[in-house]
Amino acid sequence: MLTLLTYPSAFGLFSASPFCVKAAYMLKLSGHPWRRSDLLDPRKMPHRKLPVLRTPERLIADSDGIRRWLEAQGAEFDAGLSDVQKAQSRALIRMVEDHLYFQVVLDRWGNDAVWPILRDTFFTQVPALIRRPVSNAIRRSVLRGLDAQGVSRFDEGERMDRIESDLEAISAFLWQSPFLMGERPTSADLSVAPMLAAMRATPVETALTRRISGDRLLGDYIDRVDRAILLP
Ligand SMILES: N[C@@H](CCC(=O)N[C@@H](CS)C(=O)NCC(=O)O)C(=O)O
Repeated sequence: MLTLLTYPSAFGLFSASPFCVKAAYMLKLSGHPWRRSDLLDPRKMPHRKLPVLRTPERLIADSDGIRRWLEAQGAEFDAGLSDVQKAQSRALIRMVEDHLYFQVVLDRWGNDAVWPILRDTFFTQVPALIRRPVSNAIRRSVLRGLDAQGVSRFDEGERMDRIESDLEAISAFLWQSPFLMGERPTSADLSVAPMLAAMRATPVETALTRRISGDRLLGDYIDRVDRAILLP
């Protein structure tokens, strides 16, 4: 039996991590029997991140690593797509995972109104006496990462403009068909929908949650992907 090592459910999502939701979607579509095992501390994992897939032979790090492993076992997430559609999918995946993801992290970790909720969701296993210093140190390190990535150096207007361009690119596909590449979910949906869902689910209203919640096309799409794949 395969085991998905994942962050727990939070904010009404299968996992607070869009990459863990992506991995769960891939496992469900692959048809393999699998179960989840929740972790809050990824430091012993191969990349010190989650998701990780435990197979009978070894641990597979990274949602793309999990995809490659499942494909090697016969899964086909992009069956029937042309080479150009596969190239478009790859570009959409990179856009959400290497840009929009950091906007989600900033919305969660950079917002003082969200922080107490985050602390009480993600650090429950840290003894109460040291929870604040430990979680504050981790928050500072996440914020340093966002500064190094550059995403937190834009002002709010610039930031929302950058997000808008990406959302428009996603929407251009969704005006054409119910899923990004046509009539059924393919690999691009497995990354894009969880990222949009994560943007919508931040537990305090922000410019970003308002932007996604107020968008019928994107909101219906998130729910459509979720219904099509139906996680346990
Ligand atoms: N490229 C990785 C990204 C996974 C990732 O960023 N996971 C985050 C949670 S969303 C994590 O575990 N972060 C812990 C850390 O960086 O210390 C994938 O596709 O799986």
